Amino acid sequence: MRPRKLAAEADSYKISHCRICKSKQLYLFLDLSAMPIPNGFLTKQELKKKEDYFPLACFVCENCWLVQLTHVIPAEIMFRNYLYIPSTSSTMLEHFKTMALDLVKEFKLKPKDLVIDIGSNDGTLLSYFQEQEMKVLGIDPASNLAQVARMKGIDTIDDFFSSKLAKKTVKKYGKAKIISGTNVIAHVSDLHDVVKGVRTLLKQDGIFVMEYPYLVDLIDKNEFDTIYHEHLSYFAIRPLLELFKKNRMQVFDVRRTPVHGGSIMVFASKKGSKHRVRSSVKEFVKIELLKKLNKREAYDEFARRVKMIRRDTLDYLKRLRKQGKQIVGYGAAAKGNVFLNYCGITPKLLDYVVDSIPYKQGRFTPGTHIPIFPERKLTKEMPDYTLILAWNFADEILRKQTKYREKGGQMIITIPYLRIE
Ligand code: JHZ
Repeated sequence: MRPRKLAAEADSYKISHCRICKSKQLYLFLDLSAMPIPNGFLTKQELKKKEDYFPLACFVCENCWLVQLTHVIPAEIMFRNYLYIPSTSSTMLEHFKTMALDLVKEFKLKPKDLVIDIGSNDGTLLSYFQEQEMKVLGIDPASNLAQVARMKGIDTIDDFFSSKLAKKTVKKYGKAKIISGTNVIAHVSDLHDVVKGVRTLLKQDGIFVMEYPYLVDLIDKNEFDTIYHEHLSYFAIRPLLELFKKNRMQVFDVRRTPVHGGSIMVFASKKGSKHRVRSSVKEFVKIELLKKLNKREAYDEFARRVKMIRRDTLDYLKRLRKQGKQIVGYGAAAKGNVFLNYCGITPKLLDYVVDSIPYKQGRFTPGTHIPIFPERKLTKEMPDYTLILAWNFADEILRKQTKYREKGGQMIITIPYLRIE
């Protein structure tokens, strides 16, 4: 790997206080070391240029216990041209469809009710609301994806969501019955501004539904590679309650969902709305206290396990290489790039990565410079071992690749622990 050089401006991106409670008591528990932004896939020409590295260190606030990054890379750099789309996965399509249909049923949405999705990507979630005759509006800064959504007939504003944008949007579209945000709240640095914006844009009895990977799962299942520059916060329920309370809103329900290694769906409404706070909220708080998420030890212990995974994986891959085995990767996920960079896995250990997303194919993984090819290369070339980097889709990938496995191909999974399938 080339020497790691921090981007010249990296240090100017640092904040020194908690983004929810403003406390300066931030405890560093895991330093994954500097790496390029994990969705920064490179073209062949770009391989020749110097790559920018940014620190990747994870802190917990010892006042409100929000887990967070303190280096905030400008969103313009990360999200304007975004190569991540969830809709290539059948698991995610099914998940978004169920989510939309359940919300329509439970909250008795009617045709023409307005549904707004923040971080709407290619419009997949909204398309299921549209099928139910709701009026839909997407908001997403990635112009490339907003264009794809518009082509599907999903009206989309290509901009970053903020309280300012919320005011403009209300004037043009009115207030929403549902505002959704899947895998987006963690990407925002100014959390108070986003909640303020949601308040402005929501009807009095409207609901804001968020979904994101749950901190309890992240810690319990060693999902350290979901920690990266895009994700500025890693939420448990307790800090979130404080965030909403400070902005005259309330969390009224929490549910677990199986996606992305274990996520939660959190429902919030305006203070004084008709939605009563359900017992689930207290139950989640209880679990988090039982897991000692308000103590340094839980985080130190997690960091210890992360280092073990790195050591075990490297030992194993090097041993296979010594035996002359061919090893490739599966899924050029952002998390996969964190894993590769943190472990220092380069083309010396991994020949190539296969991925289903056409935008990623033909490019190279950031930092580690491993070439990306379409999935069909796997059964064509039959490498001995395949390291599943998109472990959150391990079941779907194992099902899809039965032919490879029947012919003797072995799949390596490293999260939550190293195993062969
Ligand atoms: P996947 C994204 O992270 C980005 P990533 C984002 N920041 C976020 O918050 C999290 O999700 C939750 C490929 N694949 O979804 C497609 C196959 O090749 O885990 C993807 O490149 N074949 C918004 O990038 C990658 O794997 C398959 O059969 O870590 C998965 O990326 C399947 C199922 C996937 O997200």
